[in-house]
Amino acid sequence: MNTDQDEIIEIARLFETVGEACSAAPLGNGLINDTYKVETSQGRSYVLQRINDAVFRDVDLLQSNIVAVTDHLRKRLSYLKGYDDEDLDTHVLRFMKVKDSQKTFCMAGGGWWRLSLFIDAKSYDSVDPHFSLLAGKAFGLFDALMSDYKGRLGETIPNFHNMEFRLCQFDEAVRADAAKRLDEVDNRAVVAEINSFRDQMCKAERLGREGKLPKRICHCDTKVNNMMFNSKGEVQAIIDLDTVMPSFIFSDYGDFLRTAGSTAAEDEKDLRKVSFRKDIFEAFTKGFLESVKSFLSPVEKENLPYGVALFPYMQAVRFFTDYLDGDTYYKTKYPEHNLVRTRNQMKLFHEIMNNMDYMANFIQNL
Ligand code: GN1
Ligand code: MG
Repeated sequence: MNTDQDEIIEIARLFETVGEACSAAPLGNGLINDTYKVETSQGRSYVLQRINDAVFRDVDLLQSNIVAVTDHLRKRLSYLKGYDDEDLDTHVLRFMKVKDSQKTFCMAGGGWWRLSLFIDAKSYDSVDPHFSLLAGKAFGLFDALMSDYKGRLGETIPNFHNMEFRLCQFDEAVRADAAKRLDEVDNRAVVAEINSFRDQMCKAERLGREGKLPKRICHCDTKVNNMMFNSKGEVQAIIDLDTVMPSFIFSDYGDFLRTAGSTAAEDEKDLRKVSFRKDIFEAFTKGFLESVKSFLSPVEKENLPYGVALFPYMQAVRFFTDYLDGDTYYKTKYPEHNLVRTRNQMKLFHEIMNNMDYMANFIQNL
């Protein structure tokens, strides 16, 4: 047992668990938080996470949002499906309290930590059309279940999916050129390419200001690997609730297709391998629309193809901004990692832009 593992176990022991934490191992491949699976002496499994507080600056708000969201989902699911508490624990994340406290997070070893019950199901980095249909239904159901939430949720990352704001950050990064990367190879061409689409891609903010596009409670991180499937191939749970907040519906529709709808991972270097999967688009759209039809407005529906293009574009802007800043936000494995991701996402963006009419027709004819 190395010291790291000892420390993780010590931290897990600060929370209420069934049995005492006795082993720990890294889990998943998120770009923001550090995640571990912890086992206890009574054979129970938990997920321990160190919250990245450079990204989530208000940990109190983050955890109170999550508790409010999971409480609401539990109530709605127990009403709709008749689940009891034990069933609910397999479908909705449950965060454990810190011993002798009402809080679900604590400071230890210089960081903020939280512990949740481990959900025994699998996540995937790519899925087939059948899973995409189920994922569409499930992410749409998430939005539908949250649509009658009466409380107020804060923005755990202010302006998270605000394209205008992301472009301001990009402009500032270009101006500062903090890591002195702007004059390398063809980085100025990347800047020009991003700039040429900025007005087109800020449509959601304009429609919002004109009162034509509402904000909904969205998950805002509907990456394909944030959905868990059980051994029967059914959707078991939606995880990673850190960014649940008011946003435009495109957040939940577009980010899934950005990941599952690409033929390659977001950091594939060979751009010839990056294209748009129409089979995934069709299946996911079918499932999603089925679940959100009770509340989706005509303007939202009409702009879904824009939502598909928006997310690779926004992600390219965010990756490139971080690259220029010197890789301070996303975890990277090598110096050009964020640049590779940028080019990859711009390639996907162009592939999607070539399919705007096809997507609009498909949605209209559903
Ligand atoms: C981050 O680390 P992960 O998978 O939760 C990011 C998302 C990006 C994604 C890109 C809080 O998600 O917005 O789409 O990386 N999360 C945050 O892969 O910034
Ligand atoms: Mg995440």
